[in-house]
Amino acid sequence: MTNLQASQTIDFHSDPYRDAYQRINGIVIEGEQQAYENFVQLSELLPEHQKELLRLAKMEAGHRKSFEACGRNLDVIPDLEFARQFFADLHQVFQAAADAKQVATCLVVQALVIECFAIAAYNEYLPVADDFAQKVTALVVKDEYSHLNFGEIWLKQSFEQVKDEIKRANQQVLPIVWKMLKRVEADMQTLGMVKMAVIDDFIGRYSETLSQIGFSTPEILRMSLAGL
Ligand code: PL3
Ligand code: FE2
Ligand code: FE2
Repeated sequence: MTNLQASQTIDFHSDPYRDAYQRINGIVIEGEQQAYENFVQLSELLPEHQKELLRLAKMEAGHRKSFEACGRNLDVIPDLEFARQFFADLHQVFQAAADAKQVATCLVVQALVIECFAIAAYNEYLPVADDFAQKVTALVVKDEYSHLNFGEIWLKQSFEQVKDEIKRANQQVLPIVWKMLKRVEADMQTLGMVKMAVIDDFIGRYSETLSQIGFSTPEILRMSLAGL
């Protein structure tokens, strides 16, 4: 569906659309806020990359503001309480790993899983977004590729030392992601998005990243479908 067709069939001001948008908008605002906090913590764990990681953190703070503007534009108040619950399990995994100084796990959670999830969801949202949100999201998604790239490069360089830690983090985190997707499925559908398309994009992108980092095809198959 082209954007023109989408904007003709989707009523961005209907009650069901605005109801779903309250939660989805809350999720992306909270997601960007947590991404900001996660990159700040990573900058403390990786002092040699501090400047770069603080630059990425600043981009995330900008993304939060951008998505806040999308909600205001549709006169929707984001449901941030729902969003905090939505991210609670994933947040806990990141925080425990950060406290234990497990950098690889932190990078799997933020730079691989969350960024792949965000890129998949934002790409699916683009063709069905209102004009304002479409412009904003197109700019945001460009940045997210560079966040994914940071994680990919770091994990690739340390592959032999962190391989098992990446595998363990993957087993822990992917089932959480599938649960999160299931929880937003109905709301994404109301916005015109297809859950299967988001999963496809996520798995494709995540698998490609694992391959770049150094995993073999059988390893990737086992990892990317964990808990699905
Ligand atoms: C990191 O830079 C961003 C983290 C945000 C994660 C968002 C996950 C998205 C879940 C489903 C919402 C898709 C709709 C997008 C609408 C703007
Ligand atoms: Fe972001
Ligand atoms: Fe990001």
